[in-house]
Amino acid sequence: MRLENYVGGQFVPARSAATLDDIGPATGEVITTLPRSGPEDVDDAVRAATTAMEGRWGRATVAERADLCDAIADRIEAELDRFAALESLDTGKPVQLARTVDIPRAVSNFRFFAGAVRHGRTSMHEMDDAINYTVRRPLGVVGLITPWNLPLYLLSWKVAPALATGNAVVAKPSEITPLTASALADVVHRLGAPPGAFNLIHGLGAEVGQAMTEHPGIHGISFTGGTATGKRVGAAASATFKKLSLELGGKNATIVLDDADLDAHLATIARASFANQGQICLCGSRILVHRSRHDELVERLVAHLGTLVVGDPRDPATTFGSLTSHAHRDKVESYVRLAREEGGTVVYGGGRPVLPAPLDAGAFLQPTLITGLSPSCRTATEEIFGPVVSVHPFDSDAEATALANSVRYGLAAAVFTEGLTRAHRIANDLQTGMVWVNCWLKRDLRVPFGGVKDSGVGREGGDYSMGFYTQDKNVCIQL
Ligand code: TXE
Repeated sequence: MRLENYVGGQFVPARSAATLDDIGPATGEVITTLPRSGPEDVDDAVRAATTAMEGRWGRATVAERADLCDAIADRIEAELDRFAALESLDTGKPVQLARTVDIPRAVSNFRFFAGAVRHGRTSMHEMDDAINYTVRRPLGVVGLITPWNLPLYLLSWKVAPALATGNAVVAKPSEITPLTASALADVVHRLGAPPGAFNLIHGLGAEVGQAMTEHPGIHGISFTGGTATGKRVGAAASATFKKLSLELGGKNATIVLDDADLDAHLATIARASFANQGQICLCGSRILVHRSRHDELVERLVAHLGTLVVGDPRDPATTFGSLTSHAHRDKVESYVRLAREEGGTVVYGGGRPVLPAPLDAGAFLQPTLITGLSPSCRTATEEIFGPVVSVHPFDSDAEATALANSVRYGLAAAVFTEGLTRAHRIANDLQTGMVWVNCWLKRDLRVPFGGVKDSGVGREGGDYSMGFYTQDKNVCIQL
């Protein structure tokens, strides 16, 4: 299977015919090739999307758009095993995780936004001698740029509201994990969606992503990825006044107070740290724990990590797979070395697991827990985006909050306590877009998702997504 772009309802190679290899990170083997597209391919996709907006897709009713989203959800759900296998192969994540989290979430995203647009409301404002009614219109052509950690999960989080609100989409998945985006294009094609409503361009960020952010025919960009890339996207997009939503990195704190119920929440704290091999922007990569509970928490976490099954992502029993690429593992490993230089003690992991061929050539790294680091050192303040977590003691709630807020990021935090008042106070004082109390990554698709500081700008989810992918027009009528 060679992947192709999807433009104007046709599967096509890059105009240059250049390709890139897609590597399966669990074995290092080439899975397939994908088009190495360029600005000319982005031009083609924008032209197809613009034509779609001027034609049948631009006139589609709410019911037609919602039905398309529901039909996509139904197809993905019917092919859950295929999608999960592709996602696992491409990312190295356990197939069981893809089956239970990534792919079901993609299904929910399409169903949720189908419902949201069906039940959408607009406003009317009455004056003494006039009425105003406000209608929501699609932005037009939107560019969606997504990362490699949750490929279909995050792509569908953008494609579903964009299509439901009537935009035409130009999507660019990560070049490292293109498989499920192509499978989505295949589903859209088989459903007979109006040509040009959904276009997919594969390729490198600097070549395809950059061309999208600069393209005058694209009216909005929703981007999820690293903070440094987000800055480039923001700068390029501002030249053509594109609407922007940037969901960037994090260095989230998991705060464990002295009264935390570890019997109830230890597994959640571990999951917050190491789910998807720590490669989720919401992962708690710094655990701040009250000094009186530090040793107990570390001991229990170490015991818990010993129960993870590290190995072949295709094996349903595996709970911890490989990192998404060898280059990314190099980066994550460099932080383990740095942590040692910075005086940290690796209390669990720190190395590559010993696995049989062909997994011995994979990008595996053990879940790694580090203590004894200063909370202001580089390991404890920079985004690692892998299974490397540091634990830091604190003496008061105020100190915990100050430490949590001391980094440049502000995406999410989780607080574990039995004290309701303390939880409210800390949640209020945290400089983050999201706070979980006694839970983690519990997601209601209606609530705002996004960060503050270097974690990004804008919110998506529910009405926030409906607002992002549309522009309001007010009509005032003199009575
Ligand atoms: O992501 P990039 P990378 C963090 C994490 C990771 C670091 C770098 O710390 O180690 O970012 O990862 C496209 N214009 N996160 O380099 O580059 C790219 O092709 C437009 C956090 O792999 O941000 C891909 O489709 N687009 C994160 C997407 O941007 C460009 C998830 C994300 O890739 C582009 C991933 C450009 N100039 C990494 N350059 C999260 N927040 O979840 C690249 N891209």
